[in-house]
Amino acid sequence: MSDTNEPTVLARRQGRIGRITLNRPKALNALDLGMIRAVAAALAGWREEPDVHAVVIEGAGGRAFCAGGDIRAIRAMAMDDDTAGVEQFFAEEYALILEISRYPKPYVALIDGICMGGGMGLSVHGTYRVASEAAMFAMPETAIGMFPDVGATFAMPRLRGDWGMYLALTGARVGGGDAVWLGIATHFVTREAMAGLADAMAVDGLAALGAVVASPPAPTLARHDASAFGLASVAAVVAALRADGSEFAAGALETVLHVSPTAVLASFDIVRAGAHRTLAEALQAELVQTRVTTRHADFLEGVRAMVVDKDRTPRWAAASFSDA
Ligand code: QUE
Repeated sequence: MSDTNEPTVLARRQGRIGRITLNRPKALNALDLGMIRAVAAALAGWREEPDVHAVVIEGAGGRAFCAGGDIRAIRAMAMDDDTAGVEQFFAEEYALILEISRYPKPYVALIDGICMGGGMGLSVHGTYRVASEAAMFAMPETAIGMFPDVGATFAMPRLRGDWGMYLALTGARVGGGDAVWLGIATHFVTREAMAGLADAMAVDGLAALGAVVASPPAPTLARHDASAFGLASVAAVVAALRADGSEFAAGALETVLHVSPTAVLASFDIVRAGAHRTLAEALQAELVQTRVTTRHADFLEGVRAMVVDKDRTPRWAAASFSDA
């Protein structure tokens, strides 16, 4: 995917911070195994470095923080029955996420564009997630026959109300204002202020963040009701959305019925279970689930339809929840 010899991760000490730039802008900074290893190596190098007071991670190119994992490569490995290769990718990605969550210094993600899938994994478990008006967050995996992984099964049940399950099943995209309201982001900063924030943190540390924090836009989700997503089964969620009558519920229902039924059922169970797991336990359960999911026809078909051929018309193995 990389057309140049530029490194796909830039990691350098700058003043008081260690600064990581995901640098694969043509692929919206989607994470391949080399990038995962490069981020892990940078964090390991700064762990005991007394002059590094915080780590800042951002995406290059102005469009994305990180659009996800290298799902094309995972599909190719799955099609070749390279189960060891698939396992290695997820195992190293999840190990990095656990390391981020346990990092002994402030870890600050600057999110000024698309942040989906693996991008959520590299941000939501850190100390601070700073979002701008250009930020767009989503866990869209049910659309590709996958489930929200990268520790989302731990994070989603801990968001406001029943919104985590709504995001997990529908893959809905949310902006910076909603992200702060939900608990995905910790701070809102204008795009203009975001542009100079890493440089300012290199000089002033975390105080530079406090200096530019703004009040987030009013949440658009607050006027809607996500309580259907707190019910105890997918069947109950679907019935409640049908009975609701609001435009919001109708839209959510349409999406839930369009994405992979098998993935919705698996996502529902693993996100619910995540409420009672530690992050380490959740990641371990996710790793086990990837073995099942990446062997299922819906994963190959979903990635084909959404990422490879981009026809956006997947033909799922099970046409409905009763067949899944
Ligand atoms: C659902 C997803 C992903 C997706 C599209 C979906 C996903 C993912 C990517 C992606 C984006 C840009 C790339 C790339 C992959 O797209 O998880 O290689 O360059 O990583 O509808 O879950």
